[in-house]
Amino acid sequence: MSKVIYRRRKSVRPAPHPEEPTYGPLTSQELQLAARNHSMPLEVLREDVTPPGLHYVLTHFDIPHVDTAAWHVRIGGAVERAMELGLAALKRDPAISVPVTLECAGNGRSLLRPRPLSQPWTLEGVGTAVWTGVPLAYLLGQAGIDPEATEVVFTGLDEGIQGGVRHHYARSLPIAEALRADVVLAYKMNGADLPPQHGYPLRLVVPGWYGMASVKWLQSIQVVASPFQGFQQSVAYRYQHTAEDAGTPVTRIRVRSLMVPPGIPDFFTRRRHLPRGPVLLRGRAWSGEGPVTGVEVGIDGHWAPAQLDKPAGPFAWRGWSLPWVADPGDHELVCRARDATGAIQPLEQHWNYQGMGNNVAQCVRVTVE
Ligand SMILES: Nc1nc2c(c(=O)[nH]1)N[C@H]1C(S)=C(S)[C@@H](COP(=O)(O)O)O[C@H]1N2
Ligand SMILES: [Mo]
Repeated sequence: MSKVIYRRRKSVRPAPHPEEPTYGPLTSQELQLAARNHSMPLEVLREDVTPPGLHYVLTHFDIPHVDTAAWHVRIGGAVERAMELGLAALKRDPAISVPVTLECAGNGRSLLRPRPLSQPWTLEGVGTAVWTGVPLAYLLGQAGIDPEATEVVFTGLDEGIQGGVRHHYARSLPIAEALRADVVLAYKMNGADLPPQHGYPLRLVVPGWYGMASVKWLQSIQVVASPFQGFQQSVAYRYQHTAEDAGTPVTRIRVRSLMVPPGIPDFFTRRRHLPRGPVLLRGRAWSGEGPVTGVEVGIDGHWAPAQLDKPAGPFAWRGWSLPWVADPGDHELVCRARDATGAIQPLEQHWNYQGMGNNVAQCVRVTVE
C-alpha cells in the first residue's frame, strides 16, 4: 500500500475541496453530490454503447439553460479570423462520429483510504457513447492558428464557486492534442441531440483523456500563447501528494477493466449470488494511453487470461470474457487489464490527495449456492 502523507493545509494554495481526506463515514455533502452525479450501473457494461440516461454524469455546478436560437460559440484569441457559430451553421460543417469511452478522473475515489472529499465515485464513473459533430481541427483550420499559439482554452456556460474561487468551468488542451483528427465538437450523442446534462447544445470530446477535458455547454474556444491558469487546470485535476504541492496535471485515462457482476444482487449489500455450474464472466477494458493488450481474471487468487473482443475504436472499451465453473462457497473475482505501454492495474491503491486516477483492480465477491 502506498504511504499516505498529508498535513493540515496552510492557506497558500486554493484547494479544490474544503476539507481534508477522511476515514470517517460518508458525509451529507458527498451524498448530495452523489445524488446529482450518477454513475453507470455495472450491469450496463454488457452494452457496447451505453444507452441514453445510463452514461455517467459529472457536473460541477448547475446544468445551464440554453436558448438554442440565441446560442453561439465564439472562436477567437490567437487566430487570423475570429468566428461566431450557431448550431445550424455547425451542422452544415463536415461531421465525424467517434465511439469514445469517457471516465471521470475521480472514478474510484471513495475506495481510497483516507477518502478525499468530493464526488464519491466507487467504480462506475464511466460510459461509452458515439459522439457526432465537427472535428475541432477543421474549425481551428478555418480560423487560422497564429504561429505563437500553444494551447486552446474551452469555456462552458456553467458558473460556480469551487475552492473559494468563482469561475466558469474551463479547461485547456495543448495545440497538438487540439489538432488531433478525432477531437470533436459534438452536438449529438448516440445519434440524438445532446441531452441537457451531457452538454447541450455543444461539447468538446477528447478521446483518451479523463472526462474533465471534455468541456460541456461550450460558449467559447480561445487560442492562447501562454499556459492557461484557470482553477480547473491549475488547482483541480492534479496528482498531488499533499495540499501544498502543486502536483502534476491529470491527462489521459489509466488502464482499467470492469466486470459485469455475475448472478443476482442482494438489494442492500450488492453482494452477488449465483447457482453452481458454468458461468461466462464478462466485462470491458479501456486505456487512454494505448490499446488494451490483455485482461486477467483472478478467481480466489488464481489468474487466467480472458479472451478479448475487438474494440469499436481506438478509444472505446473492448469486451472480454472468461468461462468459469462456479463451485459452491464464497469466492473473490478480480479483473485487471494491461495496455500497450506496459501499464497494468495495481492491486493496491496508489493514493493521491485529490483521489485522481485510482485504477485499482475491481474485486467482486460472490456466493455460489
Ligand atoms: N462545462 C463543464 N464541462 C464539464 C464538466 C463541468 O462540470 N462543466 N465536468 C467535466 C467532468 S469532470 C467530466 S468527468 C465530464 C463528464 O461528462 P458527462 O457528464 O457527459 O459524462 O464532463 C466534463 N466537462
Ligand atoms: Mo470528472
